[in-house]
Amino acid sequence: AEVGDRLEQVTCTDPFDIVLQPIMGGPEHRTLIGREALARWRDPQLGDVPPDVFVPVAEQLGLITTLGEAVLRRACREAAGLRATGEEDEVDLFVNVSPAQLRDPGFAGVVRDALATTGLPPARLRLEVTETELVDEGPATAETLEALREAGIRLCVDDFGTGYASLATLLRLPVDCVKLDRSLVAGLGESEAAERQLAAVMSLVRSLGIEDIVAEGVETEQQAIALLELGCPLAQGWFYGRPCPSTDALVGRHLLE
Ligand code: G
Ligand code: G
Ligand code: MN
Ligand code: NA
Repeated sequence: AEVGDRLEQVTCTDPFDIVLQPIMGGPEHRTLIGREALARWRDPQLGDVPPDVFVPVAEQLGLITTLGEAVLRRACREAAGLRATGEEDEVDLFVNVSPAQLRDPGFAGVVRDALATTGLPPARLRLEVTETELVDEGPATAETLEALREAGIRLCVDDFGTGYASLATLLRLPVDCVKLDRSLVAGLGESEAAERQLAAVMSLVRSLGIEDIVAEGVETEQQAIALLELGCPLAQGWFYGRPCPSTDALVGRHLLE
């Protein structure tokens, strides 16, 4: 209740920060191919409130479209700033969106405007939606997804392997990329069963024509090596880099290489 009260007071003042986490690909997963934007809220009264807490509250209170728009615009601005260094032509920005944003008929317009305002090319933006949330998408959502695709923006299914969406959803929607939930990564390098499971999910995703597969939550070198051996093209997690402010991301890029 306290979080909700504060959110109602402050959402319109845009108190959210974002941090960026690297997503790696290429040989040995040494190339920076993208960054995921994650929202952060440090409130003077409540202290740090994690998105696991404030995103669901914002959804319940009908504030998520406002909050999500602020985060999206901010993330595009920071990604455009990093691109301005001239070294990031191919680096994508991944932004999480809630189902309520996709249901909002104005959303595709907001996204196009955020890109036009910041100069970030549509082809560099990938929106992440969790698997579970895509299951019961209605006609408004389908229309939004189509408009986004026409604008050249790509769609990722997040937390794949935990929900119920699976094949039917992937076949029906214009999905370009699948992010494998970190529960699928946890046992890699320790259990053969975990490796077989990951290989099976990857082959299923590929059989649907989706080549961009990101393993999430990679924390150890053991897991990173197993992913290379299994041929997973993209990887993200603390092993490669923690989420950090964009000023640090600029420095971190050189450390990654
Ligand atoms: O960094 P982490 O603890 O920050 O994120 C926790 C959860 O919150 C993840 O599921 C992540 O996808 C979600 N999340 C983080 N930022 C945003 C955001 O801007 N919008 C939405 N909808 N979810 C977010
Ligand atoms: O649901 P989504 O995949 O958007 O969530 C991203 C969340 O995962 C954020 O909370 C982020 O801080 C967290 N995260 C990123 N890398 C790692 C990791 O290597 N291990 C764990 N446990 N969490 C991670
Ligand atoms: Mn995500
Ligand atoms: Na995820």
